[in-house]
Amino acid sequence: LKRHCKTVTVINTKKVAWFPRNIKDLDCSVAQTLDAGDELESDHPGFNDKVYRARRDQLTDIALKFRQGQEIPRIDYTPDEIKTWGTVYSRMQDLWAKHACDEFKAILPLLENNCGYAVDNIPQAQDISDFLKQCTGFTLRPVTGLLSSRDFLNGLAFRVFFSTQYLRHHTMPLYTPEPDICHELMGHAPMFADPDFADFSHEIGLASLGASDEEIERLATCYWFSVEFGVCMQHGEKKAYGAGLLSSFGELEYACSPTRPAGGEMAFPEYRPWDPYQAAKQKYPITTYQPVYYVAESLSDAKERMRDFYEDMKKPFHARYHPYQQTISVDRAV
Ligand code: HBI
Ligand code: FE
Repeated sequence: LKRHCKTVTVINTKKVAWFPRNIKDLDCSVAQTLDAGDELESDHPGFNDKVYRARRDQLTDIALKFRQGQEIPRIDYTPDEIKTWGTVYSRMQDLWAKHACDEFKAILPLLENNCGYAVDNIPQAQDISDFLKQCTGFTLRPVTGLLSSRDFLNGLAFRVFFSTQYLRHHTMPLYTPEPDICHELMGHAPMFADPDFADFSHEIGLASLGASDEEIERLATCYWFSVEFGVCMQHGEKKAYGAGLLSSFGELEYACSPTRPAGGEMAFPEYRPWDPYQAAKQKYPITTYQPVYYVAESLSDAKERMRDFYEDMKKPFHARYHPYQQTISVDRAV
């Protein structure tokens, strides 16, 4: 499946970037990844491990064959994979209790009871997808690896979250250079069960449809400082709602409750009130802890401020999602 289905879209005589109109068009959105899912970088911990690479190929194949509407194939995870998951899960449990937002902590037990979240079990994507669908209409779809910001954000407009299915390398259970199943299922999936967070994500997705490259860049940066590294105030303390924090053994504590470095070995993060106009312009590192976090008053505050931001975007149309048909319509003159 190549990009042949992607051409420009013309709206009100203006050319805009191609975007999916029907949920089935997401089959085109996932056809191209930035890092080919099957080709690891030479500094990846699994680069020289033949068994690991063969397993990655197997999981890539499952994601490549997947078509929208099908059941997500169940994966028989190996004892090594389950051990890696368990190492991360058990280390995160104490940290979640201290630093995760209330919404995350309320949802986790439901995922344990309904979807098989446990130290000794890797939950199946289809079970989580079914659960999320009942909560907020979000579903998961397997992907082979990193998508472009545009393709990735476009999926959110259909309440679809693209989710990888492979695990990080077992020799470094607390490190991954790319999104893996621990990041997706521990960090992202629980938050999509929350209605405010689901609306927030959905609206970033709608805003991304047909947006210019510059606007996509700004939206992706807002996504980074919220969905990935967002912090909010609860009970007078900083709590994490971003998946990059909720799935990171070291950064969760650093972001929510840092101790001033005695020897100056680790910088102290800077906190700014959540303001998408500011966040959209902020540079950020992707391989180290974040030097800056944006702190929202609440998830619904995060959503409201993001809404003001979209309304200011220069797009020649507004996109609407129709959940019964799973289609997008655009309104005429804007
Ligand atoms: N692709 N598969 C995948 N998973 C992500 O989490 C992801 C992505 N592409 C871009 C992205 N995340 C974000 O960093 C933003 O650029 C939207
Ligand atoms: Fe992520």
